[in-house]
Amino acid sequence: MKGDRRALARAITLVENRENGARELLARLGERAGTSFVLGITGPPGTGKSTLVDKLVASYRKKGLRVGVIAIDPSSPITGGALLGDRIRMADFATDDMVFIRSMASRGWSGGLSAAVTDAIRMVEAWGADLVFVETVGIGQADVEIARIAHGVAVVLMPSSGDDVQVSKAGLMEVGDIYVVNKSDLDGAGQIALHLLAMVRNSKERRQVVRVSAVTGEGMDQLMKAVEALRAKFNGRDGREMRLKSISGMMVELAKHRVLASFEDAVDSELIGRLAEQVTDRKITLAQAVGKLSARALSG
Ligand SMILES: Nc1nc2c(ncn2[C@@H]2O[C@H](COP(=O)(O)OP(=O)(O)OP(=O)(O)O)[C@@H](O)[C@H]2O)c(=O)[nH]1
Ligand SMILES: [Mg+2]
Repeated sequence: MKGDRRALARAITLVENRENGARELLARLGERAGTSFVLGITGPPGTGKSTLVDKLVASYRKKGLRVGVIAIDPSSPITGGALLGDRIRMADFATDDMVFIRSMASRGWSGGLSAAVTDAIRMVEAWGADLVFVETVGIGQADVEIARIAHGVAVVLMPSSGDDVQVSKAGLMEVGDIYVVNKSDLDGAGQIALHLLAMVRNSKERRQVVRVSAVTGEGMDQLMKAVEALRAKFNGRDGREMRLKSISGMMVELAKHRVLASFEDAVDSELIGRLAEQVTDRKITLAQAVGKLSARALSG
């Protein structure tokens, strides 16, 4: 909470590994929830999310702001892109004490990923970040959950082989405040941008479509403007509404995870086996067994 990056890194590791003291540490973060502007960056694999985050971080450092980045590493062979850690090393924020970058593996969290990300966001906030970028690959439930805990979401797309599959992909199309058509140095960017414009025209909220190329730098000013507009909203009168939405999302994710964890703690395979036998032998009904299992978890 004094702004030490290394202390923050250690704190996140401690919480990620559920080491002793993790809960106490989180409890001591106190009332900082909702102090940093959290922007989710999502989109299909390889669209250039990390490259864009890298550029945005550089721009915000020029403004003198303190920036956190949390990248959810899908640990999946589907993505052809580089991990954020690699990209950031290129830009050399390693020596900048005002930039904190962390990648978190999405594997092995079995439903608790969003809770883990929420904890990490809270710690980055406590460290004093003005802004936190959370990069997720838009292929799963985690993106929709992270959209709920962020204050704003940028969906990053790129020109594809001519169809609108990416755009229509379930889940992604409802969550964006900003739609970014990246790689507009390639053919087909105009087509996808038109499609997106037609889509956002029918939405009530003001949503933006921005064409950029992270490589040539074209359109980056507009993207920055769009992000700044969201951040201004967060810091202004409408910010309360954004905080409410995010805090609701965080609360729900943390509570769901706690309930799940207490279920896993309280219910062992021995108990499950015993109840299964009773149901099989028609001594109790399935519903009664479910009642017993749930009661055991809730009493813990
Ligand atoms: N032509 C072109 N290539 C780009 C642009 N932006 C990024 N790329 C390239 O696209 C590839 C993927 O970029 P990343 O930034 O790693 O994409 P990502 O969306 O973070 O990828 P994942 O995290 O794996 O989903 C890299 O080879 C980038 O150099 C762009 O504007 N134009
Ligand atoms: Mg990436």
